[in-house]
Amino acid sequence: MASEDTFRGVITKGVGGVYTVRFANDGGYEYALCAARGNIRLKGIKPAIGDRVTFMSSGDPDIPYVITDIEDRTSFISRPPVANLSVMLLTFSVTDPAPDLTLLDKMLLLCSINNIKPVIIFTKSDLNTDECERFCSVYTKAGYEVLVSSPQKVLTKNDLKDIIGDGIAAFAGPSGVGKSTLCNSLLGFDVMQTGEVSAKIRRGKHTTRHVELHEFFDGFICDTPGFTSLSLEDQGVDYRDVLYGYPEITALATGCRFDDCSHRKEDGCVIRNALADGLIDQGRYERYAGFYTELFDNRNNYKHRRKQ
Ligand SMILES: Nc1nc2c(ncn2[C@@H]2O[C@H](COP(=O)(O)OP(=O)(O)OP(=O)(O)O)[C@@H](O)[C@H]2O)c(=O)[nH]1
Ligand SMILES: [Mg+2]
Ligand SMILES: [Zn+2]
Repeated sequence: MASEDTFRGVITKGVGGVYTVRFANDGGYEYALCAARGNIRLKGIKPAIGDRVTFMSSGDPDIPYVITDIEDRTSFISRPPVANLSVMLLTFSVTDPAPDLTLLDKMLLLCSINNIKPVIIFTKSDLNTDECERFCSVYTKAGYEVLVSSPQKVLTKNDLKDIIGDGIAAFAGPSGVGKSTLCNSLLGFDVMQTGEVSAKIRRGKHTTRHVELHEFFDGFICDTPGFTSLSLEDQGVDYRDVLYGYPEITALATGCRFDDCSHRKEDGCVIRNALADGLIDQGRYERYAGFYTELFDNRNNYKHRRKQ
């Protein structure tokens, strides 16, 4: 190939400043090792997994290509650190560890703000089927897509084929919930090792530490390290956007007689009435009100709003 030729591809892996980029060639796919050109970093963007990039020959035999441009991202959130995510597989176990629904609701809100499709996967349903049904019911009623997985009925590739399509999907959730177990079983090989959960810290023995995209039908899936905390304020969420994480409240809120109602204390608010009538889940409502109050109290610090 002539040295001026440029190519386009997707970053699937990045280790120590060396990026693996998948590109189409001769009706199939190939992988190229790339460095990043200094001016990309000067623009303030560090290449990330999932980035669609332009690259060309570098003349360096060790790292034969160099990334010269990064396409605008459709989404980027730091947890997990994957660009252009189209689907987030929000994985929570029904027990061991018990699901942190505050974290789940925060992730659902961030997905909505960043136009990422959320799919909730409740794992370890074998350990408590009643609890599993209860969680599924809350989130199905709220309007979300919910899947269930257990060793007896593990999710199959076909369960996720249409959901992911030609997009990029990432498993995300706390440590020890079974993300690597699921990802490995979908791919048919061990991408990351899985381990017994230590009783003390509830973490896989071989906790996932790095992220890599793996081909999955026409798209990609990736495993990611577990995390426990997430700050909506640090993610730049505005209090007026909290409703984006609560479609079931939004649907009823159009009937509220106050245009700027926060649905927390106002008398005659339809949401408060719906709550009293049991039409909205109490826990979901409390988390909505909690996030709203916290972000409202810190409202001078917010950075951006959802793109309309
Ligand atoms: N009973 C039961 N155990 C499961 C299930 N899924 C995973 N496990 C077990 O849970 C433990 C943790 O699984 P991992 O796949 O390592 O969890 P992880 O989410 O990747 O954890 P991190 O990499 O630390 O974020 C392992 O011992 C798995 O065998 C399930 O559906 N039922
Ligand atoms: Mg893991
Ligand atoms: Zn209201």
